[in-house]
Amino acid sequence: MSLTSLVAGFALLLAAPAAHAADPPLRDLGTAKGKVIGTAVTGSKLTGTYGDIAGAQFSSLTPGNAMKWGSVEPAQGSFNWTEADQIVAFAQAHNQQVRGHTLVWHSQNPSWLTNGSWTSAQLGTLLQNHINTEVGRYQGKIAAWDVVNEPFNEDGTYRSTLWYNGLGADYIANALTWARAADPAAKLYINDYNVEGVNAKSTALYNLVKSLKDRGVPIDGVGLQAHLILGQVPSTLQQNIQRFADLGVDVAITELDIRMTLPSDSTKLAQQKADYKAVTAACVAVARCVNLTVWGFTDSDSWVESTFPGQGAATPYDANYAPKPAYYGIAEALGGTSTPPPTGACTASYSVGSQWNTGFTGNVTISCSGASLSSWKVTWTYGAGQQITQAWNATCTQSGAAVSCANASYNGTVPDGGSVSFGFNASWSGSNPVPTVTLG
Ligand code: 9MR
Repeated sequence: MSLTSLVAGFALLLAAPAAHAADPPLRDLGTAKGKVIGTAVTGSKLTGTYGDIAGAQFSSLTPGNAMKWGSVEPAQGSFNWTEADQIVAFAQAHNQQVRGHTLVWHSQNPSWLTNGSWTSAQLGTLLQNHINTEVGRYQGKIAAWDVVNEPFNEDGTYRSTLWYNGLGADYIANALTWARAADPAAKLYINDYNVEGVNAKSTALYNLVKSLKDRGVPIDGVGLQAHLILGQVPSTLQQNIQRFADLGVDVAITELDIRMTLPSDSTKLAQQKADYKAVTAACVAVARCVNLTVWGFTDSDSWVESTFPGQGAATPYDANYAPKPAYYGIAEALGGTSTPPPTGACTASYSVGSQWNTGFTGNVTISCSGASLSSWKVTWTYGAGQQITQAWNATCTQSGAAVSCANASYNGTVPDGGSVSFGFNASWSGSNPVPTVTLG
């Protein structure tokens, strides 16, 4: 007897509407307020639901990694533009801006560069050539470049990096000047984290921008990354945005995410909605805050969980592409009112466990996040003559192809953050396709 084991699943969302169908999408709400709404993306994922949402909801894309030096020139003189080109092409096809990220950083540089031993003159030439090559390649296609990323320490002193140590503080002015020469139309930014509120670091950034402007160095904007912690939106965010605007530069929220201790629950998700709404409202309140970009729009494409163990759920969509309350926090701050925030969702997923020549064992799991159930019923229609012979932990009936399984007396409750499973044996012949299950 041959025994095959298949695991296939299909989940159907209950209660949460598909946000990519929400009306109007974030990008349109943003346009009405004079704001460009963006997301960081991974090029290889820009198909299917991920691509649909990225294209429909956002008017700006930032490559999460694809334009970093280590990505585009892994070996000296050997370039790989594949993912960066793909993202730019997707953006053009969807009438979106691209934020180029990033030209001069201490991190994600190729090892040939960081391990090399360069004179100051050589280092300057390498940097100038890098900027010429990358900015030149995308000339006319990039709305804004994060020219310099993360130049400051928390106390407002310059970070000790390859660039600062090798070239002195004027690496920043030079990089901006070279970028301007390579694409006169692109807006040029300095981007950093923990500069959202008024503090020593943001004041150092402020003083730098002021002195660059005084010297006639091209600087068009500052990027406030905004990697925030639940409940900790700085109270001085709007004031800080305003003081940069008053200096005569644009401001962008470039990498917004708001992380929480896992697991998420409805209380945390409600706080996260309030936080997203507050950040968006601060940008809406200042005319020169031109772009608000989230650092990944789904919890399945976020850097947070791998970097902060036990933390996550930081983006506006859950890992199954259902919009979270945070999504509606952004929408509401942009004037959207049409869709009430969902309180959460319960899903049912069907999988085939063991399968043999005449029969198989199936499993259905009902999971809730931000919602709960006190009873449940799962239905599906078999497409290839399968017939349930026995079920456990549920009462199942089958009439023709239609199956209906309701909770047993002891397992109707599915708590927020919890799940319940039931199993069954069934017969099959010919083929055994996985049905679409409905929870209701
Ligand atoms: O999202 C990026 C992640 O995939 C990379 O592993 C990480 C490496 O440092 O960089 C992430 O993006 C960073 C961005 O380029 C600059 N600001 C902080 C971001 C999060 O680390």
